[in-house]
Amino acid sequence: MADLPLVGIIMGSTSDWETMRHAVDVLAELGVPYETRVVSAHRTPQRLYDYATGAADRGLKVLIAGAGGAAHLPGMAASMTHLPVLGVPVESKALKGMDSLLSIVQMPGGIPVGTLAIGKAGAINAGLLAAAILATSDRPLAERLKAWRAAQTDSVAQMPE
Ligand code: RP5
Repeated sequence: MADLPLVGIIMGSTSDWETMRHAVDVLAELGVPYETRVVSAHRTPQRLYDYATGAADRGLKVLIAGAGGAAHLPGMAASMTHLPVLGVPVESKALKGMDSLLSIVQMPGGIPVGTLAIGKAGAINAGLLAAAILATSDRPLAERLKAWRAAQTDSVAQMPE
């Protein structure tokens, strides 16, 4: 039987997948069980309510939420769960993701969202941060994460060409 997911990766639209798949790639590399869902704060509010309120009881430990434009998904998810929520601002066409970033980062005190960078880098780092959170109570994962970081360091060239 497959391991139960520990990280829930939600996104506002299938159009966000091109960005959010980078979070998935990192979690897969690190052997962290995850699930993915399309959950829109605006188009499927009941789905968001059901997902966020049920996440902890289903055994999820961290949520990663990516959205673009009027990106209310991470904040609304955070309002309905005590789990840590990491927000990824997806790069929007109209405003290059500045709208997404500001929508996600400017949460009122009391409902935190850990906001990452716009786009691919943010999705990668959300995956790494979710793994780091889980690694605080999972020593084998901590070792895998350290090895991932060491391999990244080793891969950096000394010279530009
Ligand atoms: C947001 O609107 C989604 O997160 C997506 O980034 C953006 C555009 O969605 P689509 O119109 O491509 O479905 O809710």
